[in-house]
Amino acid sequence: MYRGLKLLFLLCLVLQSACNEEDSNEQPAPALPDPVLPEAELKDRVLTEGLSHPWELVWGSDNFIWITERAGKISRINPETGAVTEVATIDEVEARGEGGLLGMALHPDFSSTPDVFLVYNYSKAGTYTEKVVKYRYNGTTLINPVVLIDGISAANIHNGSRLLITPELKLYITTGDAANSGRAQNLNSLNGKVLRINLDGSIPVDNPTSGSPVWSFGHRNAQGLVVANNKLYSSEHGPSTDDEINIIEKGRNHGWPNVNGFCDSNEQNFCTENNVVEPLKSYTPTIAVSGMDYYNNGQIPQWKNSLLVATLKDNTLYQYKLNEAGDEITEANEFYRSKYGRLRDVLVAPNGKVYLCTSNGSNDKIIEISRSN
Ligand SMILES: [Ca+2]
Ligand SMILES: [Ca+2]
Repeated sequence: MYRGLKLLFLLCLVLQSACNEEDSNEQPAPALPDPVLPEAELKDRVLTEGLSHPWELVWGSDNFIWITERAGKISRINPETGAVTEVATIDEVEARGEGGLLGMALHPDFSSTPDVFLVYNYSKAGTYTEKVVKYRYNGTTLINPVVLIDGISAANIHNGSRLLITPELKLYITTGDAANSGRAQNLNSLNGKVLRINLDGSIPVDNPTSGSPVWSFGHRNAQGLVVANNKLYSSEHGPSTDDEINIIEKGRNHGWPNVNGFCDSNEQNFCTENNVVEPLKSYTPTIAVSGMDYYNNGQIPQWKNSLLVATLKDNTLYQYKLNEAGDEITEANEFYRSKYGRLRDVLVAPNGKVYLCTSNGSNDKIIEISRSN
């Protein structure tokens, strides 16, 4: 008898609705939809001026904008007032042509590990060279430089180089071909690549080739890099044709110098034989695609799931709306054409505001974009 009751009780637990008529018609409450903000009207303002070739904009956990300038200076910018506080000037940086102090990344857990990663060009025993160096921020300036990777060829043109640290604590580095296009297909050269290393400079065990920092190859001069949708997106300068927006694929050949942009009929053999990755988008004539970031903030709803790309030659900010999978550009819109001149980088702040930096060479600016309604 007791056993029978117990069984019935258990059955009721499993089939609760069958034992309680009042509940049997009750449906779970429908989830409330996210509030939909109206399309944002945008406003832009000059936040800071008087800079010289700012190259990198990153958001710091101190809620300041950290920037590099090509001649070797690192600064923190107050995002409300635009005031500039110098952090350090790296004396050995040698700015030549397009070269100098380029990309920067901050440790993702900066409050407990205040490491600043820089990539720059310098003279190594008389040879123009690129390296990646990790510094410690002591609250005032940068100390304790540790070289993570060195001996990347540099030149007056095509030095890359954007840095990105992904959530799994890998450092990605775009390198240019440094005016020697053959390097991009040579797996023994560090140039014309996306490199991937651990934050202490060691080579991750899951890189495509054991002991090599090369993650992908066949690149000309990539200056934009961002991770989103579990994908690594890059922007790359083409020659007179075919600027590219790419999804970087592990161990794959992205074509340069044998393939520009998509695999056209005269390039098809090389593409087939080398399993070349085609870009998401290419631009002919070129517009000089540079810094890139990913927008997914409700502040500007019409920009959700978009890549934002700063362009130098085109003097324009591009917004590339992605499909849900993130593997297709479904819409392209342009902003601020010729208003501020050449644009080197774009930064999305956690609060949904967007910052641009110009690269005009004198009185360069940081521009803030936000919603006005
Ligand atoms: Ca390519
Ligand atoms: Ca082509």
